[in-house]
Order: sequence, then C-alpha cells, then structure tokens
Amino acid sequence: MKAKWFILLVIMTIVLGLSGSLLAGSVTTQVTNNSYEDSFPRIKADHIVWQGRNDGDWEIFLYNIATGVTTQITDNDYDDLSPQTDGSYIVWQGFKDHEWDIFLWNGSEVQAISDRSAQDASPQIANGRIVWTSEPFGEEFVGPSEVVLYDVETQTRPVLSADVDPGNTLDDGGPRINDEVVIWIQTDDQDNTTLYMYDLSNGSITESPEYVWRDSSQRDGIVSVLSRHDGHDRELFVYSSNSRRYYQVTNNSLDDRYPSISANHVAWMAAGEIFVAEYEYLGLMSPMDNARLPNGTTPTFAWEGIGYDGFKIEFSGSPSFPTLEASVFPSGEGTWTSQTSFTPTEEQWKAIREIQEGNGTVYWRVEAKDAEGGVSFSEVRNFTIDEPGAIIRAAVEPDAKDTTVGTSCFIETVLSWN
Ligand SMILES: [Ca+2]
Ligand SMILES: [Ca+2]
Ligand SMILES: [Ca+2]
Ligand SMILES: [Ca+2]
Repeated sequence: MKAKWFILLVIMTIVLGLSGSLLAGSVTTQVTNNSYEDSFPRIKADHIVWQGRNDGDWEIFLYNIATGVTTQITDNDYDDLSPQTDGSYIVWQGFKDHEWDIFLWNGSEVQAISDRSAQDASPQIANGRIVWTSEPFGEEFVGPSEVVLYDVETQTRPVLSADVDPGNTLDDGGPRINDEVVIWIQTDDQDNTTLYMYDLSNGSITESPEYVWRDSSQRDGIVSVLSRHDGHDRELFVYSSNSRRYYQVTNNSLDDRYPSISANHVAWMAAGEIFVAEYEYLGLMSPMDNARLPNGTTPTFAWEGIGYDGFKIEFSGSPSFPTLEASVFPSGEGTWTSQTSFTPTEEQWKAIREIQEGNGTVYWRVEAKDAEGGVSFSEVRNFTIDEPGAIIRAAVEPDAKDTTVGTSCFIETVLSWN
C-alpha cells in the first residue's frame, strides 16, 4: 500500500484579529544579557534550555526557573544545536569530530548516547526517552536513515525502524515522541510516505493512516503560545483552547520570537537574548454567559485557572457582588478548593435559586488564589433559571387552599416528572 500521508501537526491558524487582553499577572525575567546570540529556547517544567553562540561556536545552556541559576552545559570548539528538555534531562546534537552525534545531560554530566558511524540529528525527548534520525555511513555509502530510540533508565538503544525496514533500504526520519508513542515517516524512492507509530507501552509498531500530533513545545494541555506581528514587531499571545481566548504576553518594541510554553511559563528569544514570563490565567468555561438553566437539574459550573492553586465560586444578584448578598462556595474565610468545577448540592442550588427569585438574574464569578496568596477574580457571567412554575401558574389556577404556589417547594413537586 502506497499512499501519501501527512503528519497533521496542529497549527493554530489565526483568522481572527489578535485582540487579546494583556495578561494581568504576567512577570517577565530576562534570562541572558551578553554580547552573543542566544536562541531557540525550549521550556519544560523548571528547565529552560537554549543554544548560545559563545566564542565562535554554539553551546548549550540551562536556566532553572526555581533557583534562578544559569548553567553552561557544553564548552567545546564545535557546534551544539537544537537542545530539547523533558524537565529532567537535556538532549541536543553536537558536531564532534565532524560527525553529528546526540548528547545527553543527565543532571550532572554530559554523555554521547549515539555511538554508530552515522549522522545523528534532530533529537526529541519525552519522559526520559529520546528519539532521533540516524543516517549510517561507511566508506562507500551514506544512508538511508533510521529512527533510534534511547531510554535513559534502561540505557537501551533500539533502531525502531529496523522492524519495518529490515535491510534499511528506505528513509525513516522525523521522529516525534510523547509519553505514549513514537511516530515517524518512512519515504521510498518514489517519494511515497508511510506513517508509523510505535507504542511505548508494548513495543508494537502499526502503520497509521493519520495521526494528529498535538504535542509541541508551543503547546501544553489547553494552552498554546503564538508569535504574531502587531504591525511593528512580533508579540506573544497565549491561547486557551477551552475558552478560545487570546491573552497577550508581551507588548514591547522587540521582535519576540521562538516561544515555548510549559504550564504557566513562556520562554522566548528577542534581540539575541532569552526571556521567560510567568503568567496567570483565569477563565470561565461553562455555562455560557446569559445561559438559561433548567430548574429540574443542577448544572455544573466550570472554569480554568493556570498559575492558581485555590478557587472559590461566588453567586450574587448583583454584578458588583456585595459581600452580604453573595453565596460563596466553599464558604468560610481561607477555605479554597483546588477543583475547577462546582456542582451545587440540592441545598446549595436552592440557595442560588433564591438569589434569582429576589433579583431575576444570578451573577457568578470565580475567585482564585496563587501560591503567593495573591487573589484574582474572573470575568462576571450571569444566568437565569427557567421557572416552569410560572407557566404552571398561568395554566393551572391553584386552588384556594394551596397558598404555597410559587415557592421553590411547590415548584419542585410539580417538576418531579420533568
Ligand atoms: Ca545574547
Ligand atoms: Ca560547542
Ligand atoms: Ca530505514
Ligand atoms: Ca514585541
């Protein structure tokens, strides 16, 4: 079976104008400040890695966000390029002895992890496992290329593509890895391509008709980071795929490029230096603003918060949330939940309905607390609860004895069939 396959990288196509609001809680740190070029940062957890052209050739650097310490990982006279990190290890390609090899920094020392007569390049790492493209050469041949996997823990180094190309007559390359799989592309001499997927849990290889690769250094879970021209220079935006909102991270006269994101940190390059911003993000998910909620079922309120460790949800009859009139869950000063959703109990939902009965509309927002104790509020949304009792009142005249018409007790009884 020969067919053209494409790896579908998830690329954000910006059709909208980028009118994201500036992130209120964003703090930027300049990581480097020197006379040479620093570029292509990658960030994962507390590690930012990049390449800097110090003393005439490229070297690998590490900045630890937690400690604020910068470490020069390599110091030699050949090029070290394309560093990647999984938050624990660093891998890159180095042109040692005029041959590209893959190098690993294991937290204390550097070691070469490719050992063949081959050009080894373009390493990718996830969770202590590294893949790269290896192009074997001898006195009379070069290539075709193969895909190699290295496991830091077991120190094994299988050639993954050997199973589907035992004589190595086809080009296998462009591997990517996440916690579950490795994928790569095999190309024959007619330029037909096949996409292979290696399952890291059981070692099986399957030909994959299509695979949407969502992992990239510009994306972490629901958030991704983009560099876009604002008419003067490039600025960075964080996009939430949940709320479909853009938040602007930079607003300066520098060309901000090559961003990478991990949790609530964005690292990037501008003017030959490396920067990192810590940002906070708080957005409401559901229900939508102006929602009409059915009375008979309790809804779930959901939000997203990055850079926060505690939340409260607040309901009020007024968008200004006067303290005495607001219902707050969890209640009690200093009580927060780490959950990012809230489904009221029957009793709590009754209290929220009573807000509507007094005001016609219920406003809600989320209060969030970060690790330093700083507090932020989300936008305010509102909803109304459908009151079938009103319809029933119109259709059925209550008899004179039933003076509880219109109370929540009556409505619940009527709605038991709903
Ligand atoms: Ca520099
Ligand atoms: Ca070097
Ligand atoms: Ca091959
Ligand atoms: Ca800029």
